[in-house]
Amino acid sequence: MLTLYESRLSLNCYKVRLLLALLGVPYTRQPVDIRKGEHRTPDLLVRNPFGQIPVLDTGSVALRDSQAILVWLARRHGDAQWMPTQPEDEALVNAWLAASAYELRLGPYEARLRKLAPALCVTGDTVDIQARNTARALERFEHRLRDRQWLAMDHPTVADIAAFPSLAHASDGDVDLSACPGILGWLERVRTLPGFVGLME
Ligand SMILES: N[C@@H](CCC(=O)N[C@@H](CS)C(=O)NCC(=O)O)C(=O)O
Repeated sequence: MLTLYESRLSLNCYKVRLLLALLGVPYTRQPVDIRKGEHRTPDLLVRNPFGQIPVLDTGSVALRDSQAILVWLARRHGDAQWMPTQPEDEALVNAWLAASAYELRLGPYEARLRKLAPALCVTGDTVDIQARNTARALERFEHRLRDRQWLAMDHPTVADIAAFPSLAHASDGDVDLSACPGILGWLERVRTLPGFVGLME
């Protein structure tokens, strides 16, 4: 049985829960209270020396990094739809995974953390820099989604799952998506995927 070390506060953990739900993979949740420092206990540090969640323990290996976990889940439990194997397609999905880990992280992800749990912000960016990062991330994602259904391919992939939490919960950080019809339409498409679960489920 898979064990997910996770927190409901964390959008990186939500990415993993969302794909587990979409794939219908059973797992056990192991709540970690990051505000109490539980992500740095010896038990967790041995699974992830980076001292971060999510961690997915497969029983034989402890996987870290939400993007890496999504790829593993897709390969191990999904079909090629979620993580294509053709090299050019795979590179495209990886590029959008990286945009979630960098552009979205520095923008709307950090804006939300600044409001909900400032001690967990990783960048120390000023409000102005964060706003600029957010505007740049939204511009890139809106440009991509204005005329497309899905981020990387013509069907959903792990790239969509990695990006969804930061954009779906952008309003938690007072980020306004009303000028982004492409992103808003795409968010609705993700919400209608069979097995979809929300952040608090
Ligand atoms: N690249 C990692 C980042 C994970 C991460 O930043 N996790 C946060 C929770 S969302 C965390 O554990 N923060 C505590 C810390 O870094 O001390 C991923 O995508 O999983």
